[in-house]
Amino acid sequence: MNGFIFDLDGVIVDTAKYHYQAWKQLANKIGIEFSLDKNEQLKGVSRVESLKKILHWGQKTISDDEFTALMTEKNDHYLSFIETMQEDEILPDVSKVLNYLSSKNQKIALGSASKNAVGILEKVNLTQFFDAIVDGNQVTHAKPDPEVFLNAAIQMHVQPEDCIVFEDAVAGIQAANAANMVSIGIGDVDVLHEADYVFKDFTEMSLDFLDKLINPKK
Ligand code: G16
Ligand code: MG
Repeated sequence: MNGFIFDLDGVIVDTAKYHYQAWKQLANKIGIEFSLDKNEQLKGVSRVESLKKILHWGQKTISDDEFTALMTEKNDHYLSFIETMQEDEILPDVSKVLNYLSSKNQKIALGSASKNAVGILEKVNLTQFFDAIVDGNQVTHAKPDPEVFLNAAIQMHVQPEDCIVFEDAVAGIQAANAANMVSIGIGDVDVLHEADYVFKDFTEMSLDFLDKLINPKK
């Protein structure tokens, strides 16, 4: 029995564009420049750590109360985008892969840094595929720490070495490797070179390849 663990943002849906808009508006409001390049560095990074990075880039110090207020403001803005999400925002061939793995009776889990993961899966109507959902509400150590993926393995009752992780962030690949799992990068091979395999997206992944992951000895 294998466990397949999916990251959420950048693997199942492209919520990075919504994080970008919400962070950009917030950063600009407090006089800090924010670019797509900066946004890239926040992928897979928790909300608290993201705001800390933005304040650091702008060399700004604020009170704890202001910090909390800004976090709430960013999340409210982000959630206003999430509110309108639908199934057509599922990234290409993700549903095909989920359907295939579940037809082969594989365990499936979510391993995300987001505290909004459950709501997003509901919006795009994918919740029913998941045997376990581990998100930012359940972990104390962020990726590259393996906690999120090890927790998913425990909840699926699968050994870490029988787990396969799909990830778009460098920190996520490092977390999968640290967990002793097979790491599959979804994105740019130059960025994700620490992964065991890299695909541009799921349209490039064949069912044959998935079969080999399911039955490595065949
Ligand atoms: C996602 C995104 C990050 C975001 C984090 C926390 O992680 O990649 O950019 O900062 O979740 O999100 P939230 O503010 O919703 O709690 P992942 O692990 O799904 O790629
Ligand atoms: Mg991601």
